Amino acid sequence: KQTEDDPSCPGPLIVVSNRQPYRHEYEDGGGTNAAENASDRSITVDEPAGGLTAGLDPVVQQTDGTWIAWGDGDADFDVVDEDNCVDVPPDEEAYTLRRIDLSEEAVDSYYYGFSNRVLWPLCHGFPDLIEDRTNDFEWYRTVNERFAKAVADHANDDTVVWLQDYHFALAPRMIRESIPTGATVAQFWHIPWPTVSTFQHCPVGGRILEGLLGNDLLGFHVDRYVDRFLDCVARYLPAATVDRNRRIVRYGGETTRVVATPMGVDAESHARTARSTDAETFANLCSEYGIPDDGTIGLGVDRLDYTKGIPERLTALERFFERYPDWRGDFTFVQKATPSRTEIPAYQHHGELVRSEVERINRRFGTDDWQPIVYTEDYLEEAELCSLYRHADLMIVSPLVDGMNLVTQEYVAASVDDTGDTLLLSDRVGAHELLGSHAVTIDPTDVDDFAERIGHALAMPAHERRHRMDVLRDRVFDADLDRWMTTQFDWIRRIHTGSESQRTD
Ligand code: GDG
Repeated sequence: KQTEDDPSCPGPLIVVSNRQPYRHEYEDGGGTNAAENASDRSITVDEPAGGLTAGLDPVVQQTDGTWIAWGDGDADFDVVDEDNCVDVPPDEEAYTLRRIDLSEEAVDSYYYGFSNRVLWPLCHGFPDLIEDRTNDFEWYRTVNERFAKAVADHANDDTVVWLQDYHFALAPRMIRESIPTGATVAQFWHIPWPTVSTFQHCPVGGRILEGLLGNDLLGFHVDRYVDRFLDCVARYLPAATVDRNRRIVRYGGETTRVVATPMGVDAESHARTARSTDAETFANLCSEYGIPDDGTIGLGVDRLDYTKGIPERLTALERFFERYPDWRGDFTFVQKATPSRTEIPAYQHHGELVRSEVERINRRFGTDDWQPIVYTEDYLEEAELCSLYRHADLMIVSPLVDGMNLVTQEYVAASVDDTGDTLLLSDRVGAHELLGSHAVTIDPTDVDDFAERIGHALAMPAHERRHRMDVLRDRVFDADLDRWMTTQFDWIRRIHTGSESQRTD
């Protein structure tokens, strides 16, 4: 085992996530019949998409570890062995990717069902959107069991298991009970944790808490979520001992340390990509989407999700154009919305609402040569996204609630020109704790005030905008993805080596 100062993982790492880090795709061999095609076809591998996956990839490589994820159809490929394992990255054989093959029914219930129609609305404080679909929890439990079993197949006494997110609330206790005691189980919960009064709407709240308390370490983005989690444990698991000062819970023979470690982005990489984009990339985007290349540009980048506050943002923009008619024709707002979970009716309705609001506002204020809102659901390449970030004068991040919101940090990192770009930031996102003091804070539901703040931000003197952006950049570069992982592994190492006492007072 490694020493206290070593920033890397203290043992072979097993990462568990819903999405896999690499996808394999067949390219047709070009033969004239199926048999020829099958023998000629080549396999291409998608690189990690960025963010967490790209950050964790080298760590798993260093420890010659294992990554366990839903195969999303790829488990059929003949690159995998009989255990559904494949070595990745393709040319280096650095670690094992173990794919869990799930039936359509399992995905419908575990992923689109319990994860995204119960836990997601619950944790984001939308109890009215929690759906009651029989079998969903049963499938969630079964899938958690399958992942836990796969972990047990690969774990030894020195293993560190690191689970990602809300798809695996039950797995930690199952894993804890089936792997050697020397191994360490940790989890990072990427979305908010709800208040005690919201959590009562969870039909299986006690089971969720018991599952999570199988972890040795449980991480959230910010203190608020940690405190709420401890409140829920104290309220709904009376048999648990909660040490609030040290943030340690003892329950069912396990001790769990609960920590706030805010996630960051690879700021260097976003800045580099933004710098490397040329004027042509931006000019192409402008002509493709009808963005004026000489006016002031506002930007929103979100998954098309009801938590992101896009309708409220559109209403605030409408009020802004009402009250500040001089900006009509000069200020254009670009909304990049990524369709997501479109199988779920609440997401379909939300998408329809957003699209119809955009059309309405554009009909109201648009002219022959200017539209107030440029809207696209196209996927943008990393370079295109960074080019948009770089050229946007004003970024609006206005979720009703959001665990962290990485787009905020990406925008700041990619604002490389020192032109004094401005960030409008909702006070209900994790990123507000880090950046709120130098952003323009908004309450996303107070649309009148929100509209005023857009006007205020656009009128802010250049020196003030520059100063604010300088501070924001320092913070984003300081609290980047590397820092997040180092802090996580620091905690994991302290627990793994036994140097951190897990005793409750
Ligand atoms: C969850 C939590 C927490 C989006 N469109 C394109 C594209 N993106 C990328 C962004 C960014 C990511 O998607 C979105 O990340 P967020 O953090 O903003 O939001 P969620 O997807 O809801 O993430 C959130 C996060 O987990 C991490 O813990 O911060 O609170 O909800 O990276 O850049 N990327 C590209 N093209 C697009 O069109 N290339």
